[in-house]
Amino acid sequence: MKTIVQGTGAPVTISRDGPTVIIGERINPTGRKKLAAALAAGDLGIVRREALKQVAEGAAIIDVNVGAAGVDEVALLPEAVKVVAAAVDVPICIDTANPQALAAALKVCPGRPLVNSVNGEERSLSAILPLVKEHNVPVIGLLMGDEGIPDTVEGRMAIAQRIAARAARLGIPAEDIIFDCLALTVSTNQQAANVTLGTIRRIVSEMGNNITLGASNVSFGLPDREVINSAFMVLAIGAGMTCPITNPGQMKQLILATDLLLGRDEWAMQYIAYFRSKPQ
Ligand code: THG
Repeated sequence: MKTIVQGTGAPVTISRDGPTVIIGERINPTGRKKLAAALAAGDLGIVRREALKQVAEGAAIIDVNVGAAGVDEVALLPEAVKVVAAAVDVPICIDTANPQALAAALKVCPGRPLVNSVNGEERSLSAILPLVKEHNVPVIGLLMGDEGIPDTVEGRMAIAQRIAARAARLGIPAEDIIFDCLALTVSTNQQAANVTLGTIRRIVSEMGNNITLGASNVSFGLPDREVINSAFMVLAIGAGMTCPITNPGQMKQLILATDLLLGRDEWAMQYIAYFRSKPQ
């Protein structure tokens, strides 16, 4: 299954046969006081610089999330989207839980952005999916619902089926639904990663959709997060995740190495090109 997204440059294809597609996570005020303060003051300079930096580091898509205390997302999200679209030509992933902010951002976003996200709750399905249909764009479906986040593979699969059925009813094609199997921290539940990986395998074998994860969530609350994030990244790509939301500065070379080992980098061209372009 292929999902196609586009900014002002070339289209980007997400699929299990092609290279793993990195969605750069860093335009997000969570845990970043300076960015949160700048956003609250309407200063989008850091947003522009983080977009440029992440594309240089190997992000193929840029996630844009401006949700922070004191921020009017309906006003600021479209402005942030415009700043990113003017700085880089890659597709944008519009990251908000606010349907009004999403609608405003979709109006100004060029190309074919990815919507992040809808979930299995009734009020999310009924607010987000019509916007997705209207703009003919792909959407990330979070496997949580009115019942919360199920802690079993079965429970998450039931939500995937519910989101898929509702999208199909509106005429949204299956390839435009990317499932987020939900990475939660292993610091509070040591089976959390196993449930996520088990859900990825079931989606791959039973539905075939592309799969994303907020992959850095897995290490919240633990020391040396980068080591845990790296181990999880390899496991998740091996299970079938195709487009992680992650920090390209930390994860790009690891992901290229994983793609090479899985036969997704002919003649190691991508891995070698990255090595040659790296400051030694
Ligand atoms: N699924 C989907 N979208 C998402 C998430 C998800 N969007 C938001 C989030 N989760 C993914 N993005 C991030 C961004 C940053 C961090 C983790 C996930 C992060 N930040 C560091 C921290 O909080 O400690 C600080 C970063 C820094 O200063 O370097 O870990 O799950 N669909």
